[in-house]
Amino acid sequence: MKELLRIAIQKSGRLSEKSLQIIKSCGIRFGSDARLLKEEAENFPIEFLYLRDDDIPRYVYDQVADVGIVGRNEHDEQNLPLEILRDLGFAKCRLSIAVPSGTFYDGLPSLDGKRIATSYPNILSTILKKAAVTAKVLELSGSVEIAPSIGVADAICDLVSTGATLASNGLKEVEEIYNSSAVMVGRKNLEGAKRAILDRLLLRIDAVMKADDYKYVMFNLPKEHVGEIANIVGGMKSPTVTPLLDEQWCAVQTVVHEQQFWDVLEQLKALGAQGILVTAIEKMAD
Ligand code: PRT
Ligand code: ZN
Repeated sequence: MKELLRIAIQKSGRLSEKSLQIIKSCGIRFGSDARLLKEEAENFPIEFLYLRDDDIPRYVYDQVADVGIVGRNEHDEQNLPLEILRDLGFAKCRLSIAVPSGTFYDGLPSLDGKRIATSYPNILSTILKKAAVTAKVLELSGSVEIAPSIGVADAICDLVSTGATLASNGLKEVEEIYNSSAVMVGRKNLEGAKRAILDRLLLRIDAVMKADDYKYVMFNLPKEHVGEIANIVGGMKSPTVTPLLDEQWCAVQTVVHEQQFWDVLEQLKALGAQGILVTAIEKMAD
């Protein structure tokens, strides 16, 4: 029987589209028909299982799936012994404590004896315990933000991204306890053919994610400064330098990390670089 790596993806929600997009960028073709519960890729030995995000860690642990993409928050809340294979960097959010806007708050001890509503009771309890705060943790599966206004809680602990939901419910964020983003999790000690498929998939994912972090930069430079550029731009090995018809000048091609890009640009201008072209990189592997 053909061995397949089963990968659990959120069926419909904040993680679905970007999860599938990463897989597609890896050159893997499939139908992504949201009505299906599972489907096999056309040109790579993986099978997708489309599930609710809450179920993904458990299904991976129980060997229904081999790997899955979930929010780090969900993985940590369930606290199953899975391996975090990659931080995929999307669906960024934070788990925060919020209280009604007019409430006095001066650190976690202010929550002593209070009722806190959350969908993340395990993470919250751990944090309260560390701070030696005794509070009543009220587990709700959704609509946590309305708990204070209907009088069932004094504070909440929930995911925040823009903060708009908190504001529209008259709440203020007072404690940021945790940063989360989508992660790929897998069963520990996956071996044999499945491990080999996973390694191939991770190689592709790394190439896609790395490409996102870098820009391809081309420019012309007075030849007299060519010795100085390696210190500025680095590059995978070293910059590629090509002669130009005008012998005083050369053309340089290299990759630059997104975070250093503006610094590098300023330094190149200072060296007299001209005709600077910057393009996105689609894939990048060492
Ligand atoms: O149906 P299923 O169970 O699969 O989906 P779900 O409704 O449980 O999850 P979903 O799709 O809402 O979220 C999936 C994952 O996305 C979460 O586990 C997080 O890892 C991540 N994520 C990123 C978020 C947010 N940002 C987010 N803002 N998950 C939820 N929210 C909610 C938050 O709970 C709050 O209600 O959005 C609201 C706050 O948003 P802002 O922008 O107003 O601050
Ligand atoms: Zn869910």
